[in-house]
Amino acid sequence: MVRLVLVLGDQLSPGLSALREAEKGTDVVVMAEVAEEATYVRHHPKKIAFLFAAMRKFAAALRADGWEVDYTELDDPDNSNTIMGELLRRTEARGAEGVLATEPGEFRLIGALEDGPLDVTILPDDRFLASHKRFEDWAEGRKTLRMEYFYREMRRATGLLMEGDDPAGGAWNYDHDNREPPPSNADPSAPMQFTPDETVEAVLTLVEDRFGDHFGTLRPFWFATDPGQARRALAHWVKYGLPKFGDYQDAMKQGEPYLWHGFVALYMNAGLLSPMEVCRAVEDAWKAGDAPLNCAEGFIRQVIGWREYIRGIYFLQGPDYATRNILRHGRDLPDFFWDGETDMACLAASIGQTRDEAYAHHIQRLMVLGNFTLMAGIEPQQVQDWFMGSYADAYEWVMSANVIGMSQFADGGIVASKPYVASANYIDRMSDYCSGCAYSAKTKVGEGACPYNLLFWSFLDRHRRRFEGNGRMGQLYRTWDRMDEDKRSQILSEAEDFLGRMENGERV
Ligand code: DLZ
Repeated sequence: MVRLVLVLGDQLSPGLSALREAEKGTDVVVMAEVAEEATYVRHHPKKIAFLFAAMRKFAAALRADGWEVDYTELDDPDNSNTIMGELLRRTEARGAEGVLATEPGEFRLIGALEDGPLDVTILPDDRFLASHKRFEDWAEGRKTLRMEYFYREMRRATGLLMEGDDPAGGAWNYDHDNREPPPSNADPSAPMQFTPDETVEAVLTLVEDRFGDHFGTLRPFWFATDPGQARRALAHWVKYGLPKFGDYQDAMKQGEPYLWHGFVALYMNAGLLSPMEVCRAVEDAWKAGDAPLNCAEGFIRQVIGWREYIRGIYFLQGPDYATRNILRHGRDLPDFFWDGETDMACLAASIGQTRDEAYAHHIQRLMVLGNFTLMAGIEPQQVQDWFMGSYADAYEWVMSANVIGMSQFADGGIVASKPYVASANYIDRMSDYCSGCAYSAKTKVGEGACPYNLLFWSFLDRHRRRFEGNGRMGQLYRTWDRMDEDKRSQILSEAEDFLGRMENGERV
């Protein structure tokens, strides 16, 4: 009896549960480049090229390992252009009796597999460290689901940075050491770059032709596209980037998209690297004295803490999580998110970098882009779609709780204990964007005032009933109330004026 073994574009791991369950020599692997996956949100051309090239190389590696693989290239004339369509087509051609799949990272695809006419066995995705059951058990009965406590449990479970029952160095979290502004003479470690080979070149031509009108620049393309390259990129960053990663992880600098960041999330999220191999490499560097503890801990927290936690929240909350909009924000995403044409230097830099690299680091995403859309009252689903399409590491399991929850507070505070809003002061402190900006970060209202300063207070004022009782925000409301009445009205009216001009498509 032949079964089909579905391997999706972000499941490129030889130890995938569906492959472990299948019989090599009898069962047939199905992989497919399909228009639906590339366009249900309009993914960045670099992301599509990365996945298609990595899929082609993974299929070749499976064949070399003795697997039979039915691989559909995008321009195959028989391509039905959906995952279900390809499974149906291959089922008929092979006379297959069922499908083995590893759980997809989106309810959309899980639903398609479960509701379709085929007999699909969905196995857990055990490339993640925490199973759904483990996360549910942790969440059970808790009033608040704070990442920090989940993270400690994961430290104990993995043994990473542990000295017996105690955290290495005596503290669980060294974030207080990780808030340095950008150094003036930065000499950061760029991610390792790979020259496109024949497989990658063929994919680049295809993607240019079919998805060249999506937001994002395709070339130059230099991402790793197989596990060997991804491992070299990881080793390169551990040596040159990790030792300063922690100190400057929140810093932002014009013309320096990567600073000391790892640029490995896209490789982990597609399955080219496993989270434990990445964390072990980081822990080994710390043990060898090549990286300080604040850097190793800060990174490992992102992987075994944050990454697992936000996936846990997505699956715990269920399919409607991504549709939540508790603050009832309904404004459209401004056009400048698609062309970077804005006078706000921080947004222009973060959007321009996203367009060119399919990458921005967490503070650009949270405190420049997300902060702005939250304060401006943009509909969270439009923000989510922009993030999902724009970033090479983005899938719904990782983006929903990050964008809908953490960044846009649209889940009402399941992920974040308070909304992540900040005036220009934060961006000015953590970046060099403001020094070259048409607006003035120091000006709170009136001529040249930075829109972040206006929107900050108008957001708080608009949502006063929801947030003034929040213990972490009371002080802000007291500051607002102490301002003189005329100044408050002027701030609110200038904020409205700004939003009106933005909605009219004027350059702001
Ligand atoms: C993101 C993506 C893209 C752009 N293209 C494909 C594809 O053609 N074939 C495929 O199997 N997977 C693709 N993916 C990844 C899927 O969208 C991903 O598996 C789901 O979103 C679940 O995480």
